[in-house]
Amino acid sequence: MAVLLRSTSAAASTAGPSSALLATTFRRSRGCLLPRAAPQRRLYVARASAQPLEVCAKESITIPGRLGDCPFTQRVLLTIEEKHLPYDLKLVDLANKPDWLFEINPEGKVPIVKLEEKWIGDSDVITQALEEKYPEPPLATPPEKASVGSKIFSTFIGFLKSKDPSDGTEEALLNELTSFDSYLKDNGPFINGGIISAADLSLGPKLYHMEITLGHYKNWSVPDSLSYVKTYMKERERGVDWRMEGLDAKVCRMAVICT
Ligand SMILES: N[C@@H](CCC(=O)N[C@@H](CS)C(=O)NCC(=O)O)C(=O)O
Repeated sequence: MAVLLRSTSAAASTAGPSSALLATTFRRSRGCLLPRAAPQRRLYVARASAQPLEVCAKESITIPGRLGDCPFTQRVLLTIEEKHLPYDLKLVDLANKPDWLFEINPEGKVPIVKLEEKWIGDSDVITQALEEKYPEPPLATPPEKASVGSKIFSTFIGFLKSKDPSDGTEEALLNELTSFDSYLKDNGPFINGGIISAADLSLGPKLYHMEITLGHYKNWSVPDSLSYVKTYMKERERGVDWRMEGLDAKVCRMAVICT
């Protein structure tokens, strides 16, 4: 079972990154991964001796001091978790961005991770850099599968923003989800078959974000007929229930609570 050790600093949420970036320290000692996920997976011991990575993440807008719903941050945290790296989490209130945020990322966005004394922004860049610096366990998705499901998020945003029910944005999203459902049926349960890879860690949080946001704003949910997509989404949930105390559990639960 995953173990969560947590040390907090009350001042850290307002202090600058150099003095008290360490709002919360998470270290996990690794048990197993997802229950049905991957016969090929090996067990890895947490890199307890590694220096914790510093990670800036979105703070919940509804529950101060808790992780917010940001699929990009979730992707980065899930990647760090899968690589068994300890990390210190700094929650950033994006409604009141501190000055230091712009110093370390002029775009003023999260996630941001400090790697080799350099702050890196953007989940694509961060996860790539993590893969290069910490190649074990490998998470790269084979190139021919890397774009599977990659249009779902943009079509979801199109539908979310749409005010005209007949403008085709819902259909576009359904088309993408249907195509992903067929892919999973033939190739699943994950994008790279039996192994969770980077593409899942990117897509999984986005699907949760989509389901919750569209449920809230449009009373819409993924149709039951897309059973492989439904199961794929629950796969992460099963991991949550199973791990109980792992941070990825918290990440996924936050997606439910904070939208
Ligand atoms: N392309 C970026 C997107 C990051 C992003 O949009 N983060 C949001 C939070 S979910 C943010 O920081 N928003 C603040 C803002 O746009 O001002 C990535 O992949 O990391």
